[in-house]
Amino acid sequence: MTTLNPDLPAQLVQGIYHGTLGITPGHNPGNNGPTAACLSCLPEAGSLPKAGTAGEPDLHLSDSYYFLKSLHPEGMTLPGRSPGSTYNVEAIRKDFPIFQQKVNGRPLIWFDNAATTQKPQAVIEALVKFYREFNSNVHRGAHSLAAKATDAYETAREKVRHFLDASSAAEIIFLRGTTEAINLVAQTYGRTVLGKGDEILLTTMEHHSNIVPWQMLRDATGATIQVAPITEWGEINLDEYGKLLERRPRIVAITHVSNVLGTINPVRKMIEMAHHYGACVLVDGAQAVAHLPVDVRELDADFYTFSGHKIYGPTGIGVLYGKKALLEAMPPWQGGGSMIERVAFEETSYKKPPHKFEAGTGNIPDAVGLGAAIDYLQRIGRSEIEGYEKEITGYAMTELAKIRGVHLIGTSPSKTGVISFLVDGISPEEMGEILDREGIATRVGHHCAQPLMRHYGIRGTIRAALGIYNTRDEIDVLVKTIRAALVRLRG
Ligand code: 7TS
Repeated sequence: MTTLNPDLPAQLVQGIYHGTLGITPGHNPGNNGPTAACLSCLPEAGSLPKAGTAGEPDLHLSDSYYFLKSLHPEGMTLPGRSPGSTYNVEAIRKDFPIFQQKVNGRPLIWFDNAATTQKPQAVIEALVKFYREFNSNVHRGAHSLAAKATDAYETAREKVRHFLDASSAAEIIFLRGTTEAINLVAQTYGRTVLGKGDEILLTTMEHHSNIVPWQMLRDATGATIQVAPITEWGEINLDEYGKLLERRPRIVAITHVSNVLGTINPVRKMIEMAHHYGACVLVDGAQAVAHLPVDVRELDADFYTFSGHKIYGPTGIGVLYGKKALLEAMPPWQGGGSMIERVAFEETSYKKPPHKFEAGTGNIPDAVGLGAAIDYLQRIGRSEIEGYEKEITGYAMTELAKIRGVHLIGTSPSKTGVISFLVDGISPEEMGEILDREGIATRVGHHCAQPLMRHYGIRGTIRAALGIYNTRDEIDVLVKTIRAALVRLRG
């Protein structure tokens, strides 16, 4: 056992791991000097808790993960609910039929919310109603059900517009999810603006969905990828980010919230900084929109993406928001029915956004289900959700930090309820199984963020990701189960 000075890991992590990030020096010949907005690149339109906050966290760390438990200098005071809060977690839990069952003879504790969320009755009913009462294709039939389905589909689009505070429903494109949305932007906007030697700027904490599409684009165009590093607490190093922006990347693609660390990145500031250098910014909102209010206009995001299944809606539906002028100027991605104005063998003209980017029959029922999920979240109140989740996140972080042998990864004071950790002497896979036996669903592994794992020098983590229906009691069961496993291990 080693007793660590909380400052020590900072030096160690920086010394050991920052050198391995591989930020390659490059050149950017086509992009010197400030550019106007990213639109100018396109053709013309039409074409962890602080010591002492809640009991002293145990700072006796074992040698195995000595570098991981680094306390943030600002501590971790998550404000929690406002005094007049009406948040009623027990009432919310009753809306989710899945919690009526037992798993391995125990009440289900769903802490796998970063992978996907459970569905409230309102969403399930919206899907059933669609199929039972007005199943039809949209935008084409000359009959009443087609009109009803079209209405429901476009109403869902309007709900998403309102949810993101976009200025127009034309800026909301329905796709399969975040992954597809990022691929669309890479293959349309990216292919149009990037040339050999141009740069794409990512961060160390990106999900593979916000890495691989850009690598494919890099390989197709001769562009290069730069990576903004993170601090030991799992926050973007803004100084380094700023320096990389001086190289004038054409595209900056950043996650709003890390799916491993839970860090809420200061995307408004990061976008402002990127725009200063003429870059276009895509924000991956997959882990953000269910947990905090998002206003794409206030953020001034050029593109913003999210997936329905992570916001208590159906799987197979997701959203790309794009600024109207950008969407109008971008070429379409997939071609086919629904996205055309007129087709002749010689030449085809396209519809305006959003339809230009929605080739073929879309996922109509799930878009309607997504609309129901948005209604559900709005009824609870997104600020209420944010406050409640902060409160239980602060509680979980505090209780986990008290366990000798637990190492938290991602201890920014600005974080959602995505909690990653390691346990001395128990592999993430073993811990996942131990928790599952108690009915607790977590996710273990690299979480589709292998470069981030490499940064920390680990193979994977155990991740408990909290959502609207999780309770302090459930966190107590998690903590008790980990403590019991450690007691058994230590004999
Ligand atoms: N971006 C982030 C930040 C994510 O967390 C995920 C999924 C995606 C993109 C991709 O979303 P999809 O809906 O297109 O698959 N994240 C996870 C996770 O953390 N565990 O399972 C899926």
